[in-house]
Amino acid sequence: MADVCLDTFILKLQDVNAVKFGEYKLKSGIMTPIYIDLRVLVSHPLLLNQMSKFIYQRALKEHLKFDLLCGVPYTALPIATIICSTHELPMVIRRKEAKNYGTKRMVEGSFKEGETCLIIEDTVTSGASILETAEVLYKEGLKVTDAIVLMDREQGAVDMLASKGIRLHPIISMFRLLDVLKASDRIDALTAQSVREFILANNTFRPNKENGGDLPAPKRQCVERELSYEDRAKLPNVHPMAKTLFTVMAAKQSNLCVSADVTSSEELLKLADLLGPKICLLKTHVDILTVFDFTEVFSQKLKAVAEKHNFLIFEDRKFADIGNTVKHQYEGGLYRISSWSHVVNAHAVPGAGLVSGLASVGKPLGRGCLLIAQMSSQGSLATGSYTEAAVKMAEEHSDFVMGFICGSKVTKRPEFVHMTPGVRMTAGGDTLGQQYTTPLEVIFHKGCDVIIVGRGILEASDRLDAAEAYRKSGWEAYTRRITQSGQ
Ligand code: S5P
Repeated sequence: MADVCLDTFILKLQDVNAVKFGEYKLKSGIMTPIYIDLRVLVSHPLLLNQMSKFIYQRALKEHLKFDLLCGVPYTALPIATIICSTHELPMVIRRKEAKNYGTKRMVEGSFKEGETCLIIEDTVTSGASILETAEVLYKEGLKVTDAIVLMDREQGAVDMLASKGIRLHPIISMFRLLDVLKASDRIDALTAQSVREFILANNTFRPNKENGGDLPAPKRQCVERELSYEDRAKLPNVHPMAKTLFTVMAAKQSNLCVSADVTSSEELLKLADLLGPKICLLKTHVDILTVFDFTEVFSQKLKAVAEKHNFLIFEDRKFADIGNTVKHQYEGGLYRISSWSHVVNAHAVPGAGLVSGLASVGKPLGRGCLLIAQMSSQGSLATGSYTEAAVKMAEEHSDFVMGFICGSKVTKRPEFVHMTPGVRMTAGGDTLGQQYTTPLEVIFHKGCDVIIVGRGILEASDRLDAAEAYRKSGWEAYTRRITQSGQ
């Protein structure tokens, strides 16, 4: 299985019955309306592999230092085995019960006293199973500082383990799982709400003297307060076009950019007029218009519709040539893009000369440019150090570059706008490598600012209804992110 994003993985977990809704009894005897049973994954090797990848990637992302791995028996045992075998890492096995013959050891494998062991777990409720495993490892002289879990039911494990000196790194939280299932219409709003209420009412961690509860509260990750779109419009170093965009977004309560990928200029103008009230930006590909359909009159009409509905025009030209060539492509030729498009975008691959070439045309007109830092297509090469170089280029040319095309937040500088294509209500893809994530994932989890939606709206039976659904979803995800960041 090619790597899938976390949302797709969550849907696949439900497909194989690893997530169940109903009335189930937990180990503690409490009844729960949701049951996570990742034991079934042994029958689904592709999912088992994907889960192992998520866990290993998390260890890398957190820069965890460890000498050995230990999976909490039994469900996490095969996971630890896959990770250790793939990356040639040593592991140990914790016995659940001591043998009554031979060595009587509780931990199998070779290790030295003082070595650090990373614990892997499939699901946590209270965190007791991780602690139990850690205590067996401590008795053997091993250290445990961190544990990674695929699914955190958010019922107190992070705090309980923190009180015992173990950092728990969850990959999927219960609330995220509910959001994804709800966004894909796998569960209804009522079910999601009742599970949420159950989780909030059933936190298993009660601080007391024994568990270190009289000590200062366990340190939660410090969440920086995020600026609203209005606040960002007022930043002293914000690009004038980003300022306009943030202002429009706040005024229209919309972080929706429609990708108007149609081939007739008449349809494009009708679409712009229909969806205008719902959007902050309209993205075009004028080079897909039918021959002779692009005219000066068309671009003037498009500008008039943009003014009427207060949105910006973004020609998705993806410039990618030397500075001198892009200067001509931007200003002249058939389309005279700089004369009507407020925003354009460019690849970083030719280097900074491209930005200077575009800026020589666009800056005097007050236009803005987005650099393509990441792409939504499968196998995109715009990752890692390429993305970092694109961010650096933007920061060094912030007088013309106003933000990025990206799949996740690539810089913490609030004056830059993050715009994300590959968005649909349901995660998935097309047959030509496009990969989709949901508005919630993009805005709430990935911290981006604008969702770019094409076929999710264009292929809907009612385009206006669909645009409103995306606007609402993107805006709710944004308000939730801003509200939570202040808590
Ligand atoms: O990485 C990218 C960058 C862009 S600008 N992936 C993309 O899909 N795009 C554009 O966004 C793409 O050219 C198309 O116009 C739009 C996505 O369309 P959809 O129909 O898949 O939503």
